[in-house]
Amino acid sequence: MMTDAFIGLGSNLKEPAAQLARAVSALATLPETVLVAQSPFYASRPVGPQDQPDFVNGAVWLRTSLRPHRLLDELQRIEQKHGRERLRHWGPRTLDLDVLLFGTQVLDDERLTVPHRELANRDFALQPLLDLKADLALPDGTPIAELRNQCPDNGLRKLPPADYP
Ligand code: A4P
Ligand code: MG
Repeated sequence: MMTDAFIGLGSNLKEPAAQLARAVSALATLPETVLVAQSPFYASRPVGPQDQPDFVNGAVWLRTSLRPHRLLDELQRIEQKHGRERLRHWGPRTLDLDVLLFGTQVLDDERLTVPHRELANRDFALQPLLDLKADLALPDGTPIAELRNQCPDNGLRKLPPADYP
């Protein structure tokens, strides 16, 4: 069975837009998975510690028959390949890949919380999801568009495609 999975991408080190573009290419080659679409990229102010560069964020829509934890393994493998070091919580990173939504599944264990715990507070995750699918909703039926309207403003700026590598 194929499931629609939505992955959030973020980077604020070492040419962030290039990191995201390479990550999209890597996601497109995952086993048992097709890339349906990628969102525009956005610049956003850091949530959490402010003494770090602005982020570039985006999202992709995957259709996959991987189980959620297997998908997370693959995301973490891609993060590692991009030289990700876990230095500090919510601190700077070369690449962060988060499972935002996995079909209508609700998961909460030591490795995986889906929908992503912070989704409703993050315009840099909600807006790319809306770009991908305007009628997307949480498993409980709450429209992503409604969350986007209520979300704190984080100075999101769409990057022109010319700024992508
Ligand atoms: N984990 C649990 N649920 C998930 C999920 N749905 N997707 C676990 C991915 N991972 C999930 O993550 C820590 C652990 O979360 C993983 O081992 C996994 O088993 P991490 O990426 O290693 O650590 P982290 O990123 O420092 O912590 P966390 O809580 O994932 O941080 P976030 O939520 O990713 O936030 N500001 C802007 N503007 N843009 C950003 O992208 N990102 C962050 C990081 C902070 N501020 C930001 C941005
Ligand atoms: Mg993360």
